[in-house]
Amino acid sequence: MRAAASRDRSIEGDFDIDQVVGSAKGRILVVEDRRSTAERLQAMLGSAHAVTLQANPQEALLTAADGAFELVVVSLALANFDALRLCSQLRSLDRTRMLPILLIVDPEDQPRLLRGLEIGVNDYLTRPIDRQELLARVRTQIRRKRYNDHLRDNVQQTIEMAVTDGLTGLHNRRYMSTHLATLTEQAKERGKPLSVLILDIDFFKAINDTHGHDAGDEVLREFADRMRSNVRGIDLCCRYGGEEFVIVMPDTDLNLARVVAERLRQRVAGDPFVIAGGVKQIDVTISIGLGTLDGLQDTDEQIMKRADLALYRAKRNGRNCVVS
Ligand code: GH3
Ligand code: MG
Ligand code: MG
Ligand code: MG
Repeated sequence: MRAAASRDRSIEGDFDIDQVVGSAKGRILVVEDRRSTAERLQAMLGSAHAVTLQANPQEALLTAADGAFELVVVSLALANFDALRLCSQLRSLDRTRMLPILLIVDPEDQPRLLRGLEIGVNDYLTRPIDRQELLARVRTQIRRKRYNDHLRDNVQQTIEMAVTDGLTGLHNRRYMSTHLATLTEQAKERGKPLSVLILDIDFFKAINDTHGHDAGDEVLREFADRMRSNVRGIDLCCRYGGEEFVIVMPDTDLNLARVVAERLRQRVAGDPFVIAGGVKQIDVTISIGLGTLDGLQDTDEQIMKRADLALYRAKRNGRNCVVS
């Protein structure tokens, strides 16, 4: 016995599903338009779960889409509505697609049960309902949903981390490169302009050397904030590497890009960066190179190359300036 138990643990490793799914009451929506039946279901589930009753299936759909439910229990024998229609609506709405459905069926309703299973109902229970069986099936569905949600959140988080710069929260270089390629193609197809800014902090090495690496990090974060708050929602801000940043601006020609770049340059040079909880003030300037989409033969790489050359000239011109 002991050997088996320890083997189980080693298979599971440190992973504890009970910790993931927790012990909170399940949030259950029961759809049943016969009042006494609904109340009996509620009584069976009630002490272990938080149950909401809904007699009107159309209302149920809205309630399910709004609420943070973890399971919908649907009576297949609704008196005034096709319960299977409700199930397929639940399956087709984005907000309820991942919501498990438990069908309650009468023994003679086998053909409709099969259709329900085809639609994507997760489990079912045949009348007369055994309370223990109901609780067991409900518990399994809720645990599975919580576990799936947990996995989905983890995947989502991993994806976000893969496209985000950890220090500034801006998009990273990989994300920017992928999207610049797409945005360039879209701009060409639609005959719209597109501009790119490459921004580089001037003498950043000296900021690190004078104030320390942590202060340098704070400057990078503060700069990212100023960048974000000076562009539109559709503009793509990213940290390209070290103290170099890129803004991709769809629907933006060179003249407008110059205005944005110049405004940002002034917002950096005009106000010292206050860091270390207000203890230090650091004067920061940036140089900006601009590139813009130039005809149907142009590519994202060529736009970036021109912006990079312009940045190089901005540095040679004495820094703290915009060059296109
Ligand atoms: P220039 O005006 O020509 O751009 O000079 P610069 O000093 O800004 O450029 P250089 O490329 O010589 O130095 C960039 C410095 O940025 C060197 C590197 O240590 C520092 N750096 C890169 N990434 C980070 C970071 O994440 N945090 C901090 N604090 N420093 C960084
Ligand atoms: Mg440099
Ligand atoms: Mg620099
Ligand atoms: Mg640099």
